[in-house]
Parts: sequence; C-alpha cells; structure tokens
Amino acid sequence: MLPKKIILDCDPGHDDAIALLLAHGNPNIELLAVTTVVGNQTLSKVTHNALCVARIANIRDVPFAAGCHRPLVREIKNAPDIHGETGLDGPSLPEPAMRLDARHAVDLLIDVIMENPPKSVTLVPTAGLTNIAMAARKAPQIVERVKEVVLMGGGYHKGNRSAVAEFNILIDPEAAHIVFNEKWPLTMVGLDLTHQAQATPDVIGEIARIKTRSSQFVLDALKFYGDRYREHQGFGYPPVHDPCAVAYVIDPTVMTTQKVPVNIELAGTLTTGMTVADFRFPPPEDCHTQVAVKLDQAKFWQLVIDALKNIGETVY
Ligand SMILES: [Ca+2]
Repeated sequence: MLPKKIILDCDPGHDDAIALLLAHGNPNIELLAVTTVVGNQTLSKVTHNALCVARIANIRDVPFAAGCHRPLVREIKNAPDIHGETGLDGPSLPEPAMRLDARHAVDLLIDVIMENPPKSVTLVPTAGLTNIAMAARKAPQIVERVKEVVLMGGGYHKGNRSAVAEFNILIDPEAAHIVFNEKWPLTMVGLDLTHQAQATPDVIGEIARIKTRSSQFVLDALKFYGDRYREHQGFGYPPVHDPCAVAYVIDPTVMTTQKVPVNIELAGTLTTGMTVADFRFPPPEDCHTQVAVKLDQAKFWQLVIDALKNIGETVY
C-alpha cells in the first residue's frame, strides 16, 4: 500500500504536537508539508512550537510554513487556559534546527496540492480553518484536486468553548463556513469522537516504557495538558483531539462515521460556531460531509505508541 500523502495544518498545541509525531512516525503517512495558523496561541508561538517538535522527532526535508496571523473576520481568541502562555507549556523544548519555508502557508498548501497528482493529497487541519479557507478562495482549483479533508473540529452533540461550539470552529466560523461548504469530501472528527481518546493511566504507562526523547516529550506534554483539562474542564483524563484526525487517515477502521450534512452557524445569538449536523434520514445524495462517531480506543492508542517506537531515539 502506498503511503497516504497529507498536509498537516496545525496550531501546536499539545495535541497538535502528538498529531505531528503520529504522522511522522507512521509508515502509512507521507507528510508533504506542515502549515501553521493562529489558534491555541499566536502565530509566532505556534510556529516556533511546530519547529521545536520537528527537532524532537527528527523531522527533516518536510517544508514548514507559517500562515494566517488572525481569523478572517473575528478578533483573535487563544487557549492559554489549556495550552499555557507558550502554547506548549510543560515540556522543555529544544531550539528549532529547521528554517521555515519562505512561502506563506496558504501558498505552500496550494503549491503542494497542485504539484501532486489529482486526488492524492489529504488535508488534515487540526486548528482554526483560516489557512484552508484562504487557499480555497485564492486557488479554487484545489477543491477538486484534493482527495479529502479530515479535520479535527466541531461536534454534533456539544461544544467546549460554548454550549454548542468547539474551539477550532468558534475562533474562525467564517473560515469554517467556507471549508464545510466547498464540495470536497470532508470528515469532521469532532468532540463526540475525540472525547473518547483520553490519555488514561494505562496509556501513559505504555508511553513511559518507550523511553526516548519523543516519548518523554509526550509524557511531559500530557502531564501539563492533563492538569489543565482537569482544572478547567473537569476531565479525569485529557482528551487528545488532534491525533484522531491523523489516525483516521492512517486507518479509517479506527472509527465509525456517519454521512450527514453539516453547516456552520454564523448568525446565532447563542450558537455562533456550532457545527449543525442534520441527522434526518436519509442523507441527501450529494452529501459530501460525514461525522466521526465511535472510536476504537485500543487501535487508536496502538497507532500512537507504534509511531513513537518507530521514531525511536533522536539526537540533538
Ligand atoms: Ca490544534
């Protein structure tokens, strides 16, 4: 089986960092590019963090580019309550060894999609959708060319930044509206799914046995992230959202999905940023969106652990 080509668009972020390690460490993924966008912290902070994680995992020869520094319309909202002032508080980070690609992330996204064969590139956004929306508007030809979009964001049951809105969608709902309404096949890996991916003591114990720099980084990241989730959101164990989207690309049997139309609320007084999923049966024939429903937890964590083992020890 040929590896699946992906572009990871992220805002590291503790769970983004683990998503990056999973993508790099899994042999079924070819990481074509990493793009960053404002979200968990400012653009400069999350971009710095992405380059630090690249060094921890010894990622080379993959272009990294910085994208949009603010949402399309709204003011910037970050998440220091969960990710700290740096966006990746907790683990000690090495200085980046890699330089950023000179291109804006939106241009890198477009270039990489157009340089690769039609329907070969999967977009994996694990942050606000500003870069992806900008790319779709700047180069509409990418929409047909992309194989699919598998994003972490939203939820059809409840939100985490409002009663009904999830952070990645809420910080740039206009961008999400663009991305969900383009006709590419889109899988929403939302809170309904990612809240099933909690880093339990069993999982932590397995990661602790790997004993490499990358595994130690993950342990330190999960310690901080777990404490914040306990304190601010009442979780016993933290939900590790972003790697779920990467795991679906690696092996779609890691979760069940359901085809339903999804659109983004832009005008609600209580519901702005809600991913409104229409579960009335049957879905329309032209429905191009699906939502993730049920996670195979054992399979998911095995993918994460295998990726860390594959990365092995790194030197810096
Ligand atoms: Ca993220």
